[in-house]
Order: sequence, then structure tokens, then C-alpha cells
Amino acid sequence: MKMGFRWFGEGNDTVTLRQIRQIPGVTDIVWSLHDVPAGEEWPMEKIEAVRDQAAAAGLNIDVVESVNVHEDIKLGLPTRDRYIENYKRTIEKLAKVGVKVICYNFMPVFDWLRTDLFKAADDGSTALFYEKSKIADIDPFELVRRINENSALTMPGWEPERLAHLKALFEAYRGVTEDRLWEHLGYFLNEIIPVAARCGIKMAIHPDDPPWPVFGLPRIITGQANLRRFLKLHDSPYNGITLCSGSFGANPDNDIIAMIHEFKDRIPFAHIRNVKVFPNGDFIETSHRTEDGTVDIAGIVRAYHEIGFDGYARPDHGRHIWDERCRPGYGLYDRALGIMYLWGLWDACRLAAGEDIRGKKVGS
Ligand code: DNO
Ligand code: MN
Repeated sequence: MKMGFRWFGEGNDTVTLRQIRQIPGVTDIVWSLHDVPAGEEWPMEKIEAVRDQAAAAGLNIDVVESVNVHEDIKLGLPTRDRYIENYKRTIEKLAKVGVKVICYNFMPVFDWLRTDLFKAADDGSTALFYEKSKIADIDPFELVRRINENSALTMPGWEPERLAHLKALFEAYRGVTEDRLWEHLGYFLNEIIPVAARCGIKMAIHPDDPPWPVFGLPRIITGQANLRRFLKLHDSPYNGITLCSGSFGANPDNDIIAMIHEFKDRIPFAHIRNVKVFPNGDFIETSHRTEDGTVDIAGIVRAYHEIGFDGYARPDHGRHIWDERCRPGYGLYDRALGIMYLWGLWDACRLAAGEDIRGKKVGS
């Protein structure tokens, strides 16, 4: 297992590369060009600039998250071909600097969705929170207005230029059923996977977060059966999954350990985080520790160890602790604690399996 840490770029993140480098066992930043609108071809100079910054800090850039998919592709509009061509050129350019995995998602209009970015817990920390009834009732325009008020920094999927066209987007999605969205995804995969394969890059779709339809918009990457359908849409080792335990974990019916075993050859990238799901369907993001949430993080790490996972992992969102001011969900402290928990579990698995840790057979 190789460990990465999401980094939003110079001037766009409160966490520095130097700080990331000091987290034990982190070899990679998980990065993107957040100022390039979805659908545009990424400029080589900007890609190289990130490569050089990371190299100067002693970090690799093997995983990109995300190259966002233009809405016209998800909508299946005739204009999609232009954006798909740009996507292919971006894949080729990323291969030139040694990128191995590209994470993306296929969620209409919104990326991850929460009703509160700073929900207070008893211990004084805050975290991302989802109140199910609010989304069921809320006017999406009102939600966007509130989220914009709450956060100074743009969030992935919540870029202002996208949100400005919200009304038109909702109208455009009116005829797009789940089946249509599957078709549009299949079309996209048939175009880009051969290019990715030629470039040696594994594409890794991120699940929908939360994994159910919101505001009447279809969502299809929601659980094990749909993942099976997804992998068959284009059957190639380069068509893979970003297995996000927190996204799938918001629906307690999802058995993430079973997914790891079933899809073991198709998971180049793992997001590992916990959520606590309440009986009414609300959920809050917790520390990564198994006992703090609903998701069996210890069991998940054991499953990754059992399949001999040698892909990339990152802690996903963290809480905001120790008075840190940061992007919602993306502070330094709680994610760094999460990494140490994941390494602790990982080493425990290695010990239990009698593996060497740094040449020593500990405990035998
Ligand atoms: C949610 C996060 C997301 C994710 C994007 C991938 O669990 O990991 O922000 O990065 O949806 O495209
Ligand atoms: Mn995730």
C-alpha cells in the first residue's frame, strides 16, 4: 500500500508540501489543476509546475484526483466529443510526467454533498454533516447559496462557474434517467479507456457521495451490484474503481469488505475514512478510528492486506480539530492522525501474517 495525501495546490490549500512530507510514510500528493475548468485540456506548463513543486519537496505525483468530466459528457450531448478529445489529450500529457492513476466521478451537477460543513461535536471539533431530510426538502439553489456563504475556498465540484449555470443544468438533466446515464458513461469509457491503457494509466471512478439520488438527479455508482455493472461496461484492467469507504459507508447496506474481495484486481486507489450513520439516515464524518463511526475501518484495512493491495491509498476527509482553519474536510491534523491509524492497522496485519517489518520478524 502506497500512501498519498490530497493537496489542492499552491495558494489553494492551507496545508504545505513540507507538512505533507513530514507525515510518516506519505510518498505522494494526490493532486489536480483546480483552476482548469472541467472539459478543458490541461496545459503542460501547469502540469510540469506541480511536478516540479512536488519533486522539490520529495513527493511523487502518481495519482491525480480528479480530472473532472464535463457535464455535456454526462448529459450525452453532441458537444461531448470535443470534451472527450480534450480528456484524452490530458491523459496523454499526464502519462508524460509519470501519472499512474486518474480518479474521476460521474455524478451529475454536484460532487460530494453535505448540509453542514462545520457541524460541532461534543469535544469541540467540527466535521462535515449530512442531514437527509434537509436534502429531501431543500431548494438546491438555496443550498448552493448557503454553501457559498460558508466557505471561502472553492471545493471540488462546487466551482463557481459550474454553479452559476445550475438552473440550466437541472433543466438539461430532466430527461436523463439512470439508464441514460449508464449509456453516457459507457460511451465515455469506450473512448477513453483505450487511450489510458496505451498510456499505462489506470482510470478509477469515485463512487457517488452520498450513494443515492439527490434533488431528483440520477446517481449510479452507489453499491456493489452497480460496481459490477460498471466494470463490465468496459472490461479492462485500466477501467477501475476508487473505493471510497466513506462514500459507500453512508449507506449501511453496502458491504465494503465484500467489495474489496470481489473487485480486488480493479482497485488502483483506495479512499479510507469513517462516517457515523444515524438511524434516520443522517451521517457525520468522524475520525478514521473504527469505534468512532459505523464503517469497519480495521476490517477494511485487513481486507486490503488480504488481497495483497499494492495500489495507492489516502485518508479521505478529516474533522477540523485543534482549532485548525482549513478547507472543509481537508485539514492537516485529523487526516495525519488517520494515516497513522491506517499504518498501525497495516503493520498489525503484517505482523499477524508473519511478514518482515524492516527485516525484523517482530513478535515471533
Ligand atoms: C469524497 C471525496 C470527493 C472526491 C471526488 C472524486 O469522498 O473524496 O471529493 O474526491 O468526488 O472525483
Ligand atoms: Mn472519497
